[in-house]
Amino acid sequence: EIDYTCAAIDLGASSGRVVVGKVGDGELGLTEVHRFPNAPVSRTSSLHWDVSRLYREILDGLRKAASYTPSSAGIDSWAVDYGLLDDCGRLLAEPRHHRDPRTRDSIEEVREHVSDQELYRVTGLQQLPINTLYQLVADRAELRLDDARKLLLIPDLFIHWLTGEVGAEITNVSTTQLYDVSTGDWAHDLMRTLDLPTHLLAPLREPGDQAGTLRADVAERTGLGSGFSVTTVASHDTASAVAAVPATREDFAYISCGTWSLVGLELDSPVLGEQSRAANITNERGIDGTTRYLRNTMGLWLLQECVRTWHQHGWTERLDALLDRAAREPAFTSVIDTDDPAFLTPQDMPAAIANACAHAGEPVPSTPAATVRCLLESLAMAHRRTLRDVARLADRHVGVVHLVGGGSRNALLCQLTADACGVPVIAGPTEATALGNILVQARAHGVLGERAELRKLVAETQPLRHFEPSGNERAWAAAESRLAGGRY
Ligand code: ADP
Ligand code: LRH
Repeated sequence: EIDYTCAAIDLGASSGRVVVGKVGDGELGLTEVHRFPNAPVSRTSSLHWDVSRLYREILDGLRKAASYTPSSAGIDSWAVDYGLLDDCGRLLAEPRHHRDPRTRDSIEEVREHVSDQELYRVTGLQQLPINTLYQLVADRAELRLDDARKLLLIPDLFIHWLTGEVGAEITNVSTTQLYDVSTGDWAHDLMRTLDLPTHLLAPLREPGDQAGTLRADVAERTGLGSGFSVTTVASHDTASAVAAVPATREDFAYISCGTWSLVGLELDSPVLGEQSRAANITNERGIDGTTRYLRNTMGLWLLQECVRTWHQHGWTERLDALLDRAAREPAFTSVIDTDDPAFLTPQDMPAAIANACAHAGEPVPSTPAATVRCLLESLAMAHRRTLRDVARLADRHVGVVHLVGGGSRNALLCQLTADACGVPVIAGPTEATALGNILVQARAHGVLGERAELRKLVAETQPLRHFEPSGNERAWAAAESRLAGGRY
């Protein structure tokens, strides 16, 4: 028996989808009604998101979802990016992509006013140029920030367009580096120190809060009707994904693996010590006030960008065939540090990988299959090192790794990750983020209770694959020692 039906809008950095979720006693069903690609839009020297197109896709998806008579909808997306609205509620500029190069000098600029130690003490965040703080500092040089009235993170921007309401969902706010991890509020003092306008900040919303009801024209266009409610979910996609990790034991770690790979633990409170800062580990908010203690690693962006480049050169092999060939390549030929900033936005990813190999004295892969083997082994190596760091710094034992997101469909990466980490990997669900979105909506409407209950439902209803470590720890340790000069 189905107790709750809702629509989930899940926008990833490489694709978006609208799904309909059905939740009942021992039941969790997901029907994808709309899927569309997403990618950075390149202007002369800047990178943007096409938010107008994404909004149209959201409306199309909601119209398709309407025939399932959902009771609510929720939106999540990738983190850190935002739109700035002017006095009339118009976008001041087209929202930038976090890989936009304008933040090049932002870290240094902030450092002149706030030490790295102080910044970590307040925000608990990994220092990455993509963070909202660094983007906003860079905006100052190009935009009249004084003309901006509100800063809305991507899911909050779409909620504003759908409902007219203004708010800032807290799990996503926690990724901005403008959030005080100890007070649970925007970091007003930090912003004043950096001379950033605090009037831009919107009131905080928690997952489960009602965000608003559809504006009349949206209600009509989607067929959802007036009074249809938009529910606040964990609007940071990674927070939604972690909410739906099918863990049935306490000692689990997760890897949310899509365009980015987020590797970490769920904790009751942040870890803010100097060692944690030096290891560049982040403390983001999860549902129920939990801490997502994780490191943001480069993820399948490397593979996506290789495939895009090879396609431009006329190569047409399917991804599964390429992965099969990569699986047959010899192991540990070339291992690189995938978190090198050189991989953030290169024009030509295969060339960037070849360059990194040459630089590190590793053999340069000469075929696509060899390149893919190199990058997947290197990603698994990043998983290994990150898992070890978070477990050590949080003083936790890890008995199982749940790998969720699009990467869970990559059996080679799952097996390499199990081997590299030396613990079993349970892969799936692929759509953990959409499921987390759905579960939080259902819970907000009185279906489901504790976090463990959400996870148990996912574990019992979704297809999962198990990968046991092959026991080749010595080979991984030897490969890792070749990276000794790397970042961690
Ligand atoms: P995001 O949310 O960041 O857009 P996803 O979680 O949708 O990312 O994951 C996208 C990634 O999943 C792709 O880059 C691709 O590497 C991987 N993927 C998707 N489908 C498959 C498949 N059939 N086999 C192997 N990998 C896949
Ligand atoms: C994953 C993600 C990640 C962020 C990045 C910008 O989609 O939200 O958690 O750091 O995108």
